[in-house]
Amino acid sequence: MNVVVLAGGVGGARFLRALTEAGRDVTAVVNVGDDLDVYGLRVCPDLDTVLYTLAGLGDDERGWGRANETWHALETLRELGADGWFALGDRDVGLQLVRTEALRRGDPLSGVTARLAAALRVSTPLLPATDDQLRTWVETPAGAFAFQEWYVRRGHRDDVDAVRFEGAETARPAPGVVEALAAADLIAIAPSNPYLSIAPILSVAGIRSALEQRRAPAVAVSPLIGGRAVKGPAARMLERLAGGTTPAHVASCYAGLVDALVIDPADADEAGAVEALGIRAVVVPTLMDEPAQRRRLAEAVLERAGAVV
Ligand code: FO1
Repeated sequence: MNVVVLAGGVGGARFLRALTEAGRDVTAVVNVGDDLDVYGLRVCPDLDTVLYTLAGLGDDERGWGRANETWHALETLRELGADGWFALGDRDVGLQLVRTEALRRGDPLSGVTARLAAALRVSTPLLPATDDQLRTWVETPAGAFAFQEWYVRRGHRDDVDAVRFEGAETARPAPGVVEALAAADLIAIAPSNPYLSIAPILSVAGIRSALEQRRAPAVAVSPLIGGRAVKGPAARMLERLAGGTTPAHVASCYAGLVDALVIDPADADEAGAVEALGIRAVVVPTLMDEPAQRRRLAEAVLERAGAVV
């Protein structure tokens, strides 16, 4: 079975690890709306979180960057008076140098990503949603901010009134994305933030229409457990932008795009409201801290959610 997963940062990376540990052929289509240029480097946080996690090099505790990291470059930068607001570790800097140089040479992000993955012995194809520039902006009561300015520098303290994706109108799916979706036996949306991680991917018209015209079943995994996010601002955003944090509110983000929604037993009471939307609710524990939990979730997605149409 060939599974194509739309994925963002930590939730996406863990879900991809769960499916690859279950021995499936997985292709990841990864958010690039979080990408930024900082200290002269092009950083792609979600691609890197997925890459480091699948390579077994990620810092599980922090959720981003590499394990056993040191911070000398960042300390030096701050000693020299630079505004070191974005914490790039030394090992991480090495990867950013290689990527930035290749992009400056004119290589597409998809090509660079494939080479980085091969060098780190990650066999899962990692496809950026697009090779074109796509940047997430958030509109807040304090003004509009580029994603990482809001998320990291401001500690995502401002409420979000709207999210927009600069460059989406002209962004084309990266090579292989539409083909992978057309050939998939199952399409899965990872338990990532619907507004910040998945919506940027779906803002690429060619990807959204590939999903709308899918032949394979599509399943999303809710990022909320008991109405709360495992990490990050997903619950707060759903409350403000969708009007609540139940599985039905999550499902409303994916109207017309999924056939099933995986929800945690903590939300089982709400299964009926999901089914009322014409979306099958699959109840299974969604926390992915331990290998056994990941295996159970992967099996449920593959065996129960995949059998919907
Ligand atoms: N998140 C932070 O909260 N603070 C940081 O300084 C930070 C640095 C960073 C460096 C590389 C990288 O790949 C990710 C990094 N992140 C940091 C996480 C990043 O902001 C992610 O985009 C978010 O976690 C959303 O997925």
